[in-house]
Amino acid sequence: MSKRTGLHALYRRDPVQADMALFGRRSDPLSRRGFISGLSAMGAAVGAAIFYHQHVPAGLVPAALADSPEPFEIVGKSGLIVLNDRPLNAETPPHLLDDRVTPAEHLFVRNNGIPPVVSDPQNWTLKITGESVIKPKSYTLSELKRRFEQISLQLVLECGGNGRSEFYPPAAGNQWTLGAVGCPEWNGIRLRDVLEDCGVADDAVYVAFNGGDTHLSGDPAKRPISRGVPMAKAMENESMIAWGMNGHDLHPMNGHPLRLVMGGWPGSVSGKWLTEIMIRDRIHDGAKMTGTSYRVPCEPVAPGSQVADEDMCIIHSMPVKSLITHPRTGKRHPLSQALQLRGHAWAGDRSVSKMEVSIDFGQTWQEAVLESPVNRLAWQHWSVDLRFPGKGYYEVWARATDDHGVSQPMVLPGWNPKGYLNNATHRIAVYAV
Ligand SMILES: Nc1nc2c(c(=O)[nH]1)N[C@H]1C(S)=C(S)[C@@H](COP(=O)(O)O)O[C@H]1N2
Ligand SMILES: [Mo]
Repeated sequence: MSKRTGLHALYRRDPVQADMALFGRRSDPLSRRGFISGLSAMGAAVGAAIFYHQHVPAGLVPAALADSPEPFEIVGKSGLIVLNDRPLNAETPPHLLDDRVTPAEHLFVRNNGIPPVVSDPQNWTLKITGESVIKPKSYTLSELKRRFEQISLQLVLECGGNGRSEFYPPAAGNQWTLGAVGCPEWNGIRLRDVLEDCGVADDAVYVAFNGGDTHLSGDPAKRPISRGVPMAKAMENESMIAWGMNGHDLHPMNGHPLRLVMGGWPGSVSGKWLTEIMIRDRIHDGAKMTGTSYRVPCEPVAPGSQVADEDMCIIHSMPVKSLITHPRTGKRHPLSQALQLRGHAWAGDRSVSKMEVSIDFGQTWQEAVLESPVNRLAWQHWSVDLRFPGKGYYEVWARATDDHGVSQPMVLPGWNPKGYLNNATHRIAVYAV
């Protein structure tokens, strides 16, 4: 079951932690007075910079939010379901992913730690380091904007744990259902251009990131997450350093002011609040690269198995998947009319070549109209008109097939200790009336 936490419940439980979780606001538990360094996160939450920020008491529920219906809304986001408040994690119900290009307000949030408070975004600095960089360099955000060719691409961002809630035996972690995915248009530059500006040594193997967020423990020596990708993925045309989403600055919870976007791979390689890129001469060994983190058994195992470390493989491309974004599940539809069903499909590094739907529990399938992606690694839109043979309850199932002929499974795919890569078909309930 997903955990829905109301704003007031959150503050009641631990006001200091609620401040941290929601706003990255550090407050002093002894004096009970808030110190707020930059204020942009909380300002973003209430919709403007807080003028008297130095006087905001610790644990105060901002009045702008106090009246919001529970579960609380994150300003700039709407309709998301909060799964965890510390760190903040929120997913999007499928019917709110109906837009062709995901609006910022509907993009999920997956935080592993406490977001930074960003005070001077244009002077945010990105450094390029690592064993295999020829000339280590630093760039401010305004330098990145000035010096490199700007590009905009629609790229699918999906958490590796999307769909985790279905696994049995259950997997610990955020109980994502369907909505840890989205496909906004990202604005920024090619990662490759920046890497080449510094020079990539012949022995380079991996490109990894560090971000400006802090570990939940508060220990500055620990990173919440530091992952990476093999050189070939980093050098693709679509691998981006992005400062914008749909023509606006990134939302504070989606990595403002700078992040990586590696379309088609688990979201965890798309580092947010990007401060450092490391060109490594080995497979990156940062936080959440090892053990069961973002790794799955190299060969299928029985559900609940213990898997030896050397039998676990790092997740690369995400598998083929699709969503029905219209209608919303539970729809009552007049029998006399055709029902227009629509959604999106994507397939990690691959493209989707076929989309089908079934209204008879998978006995027969009807092919949907499937569009090409606007650019590589963008999701593809599909639609189909359905007619129902009589009144009653139906389930509509939707399945995509990728360009290698691989389809979504009807039931859960391979169990793995952390519950990654569930790409089972999406199904909705429809009542023909
Ligand atoms: N610095 C940093 N980058 C991060 C994370 C994080 O916690 N810290 N979470 C990762 C994970 S697991 C995912 S799925 C995506 C989520 O991106 P979003 O919150 O913008 O949807 O960001 C990734 N990048
Ligand atoms: Mo993730």
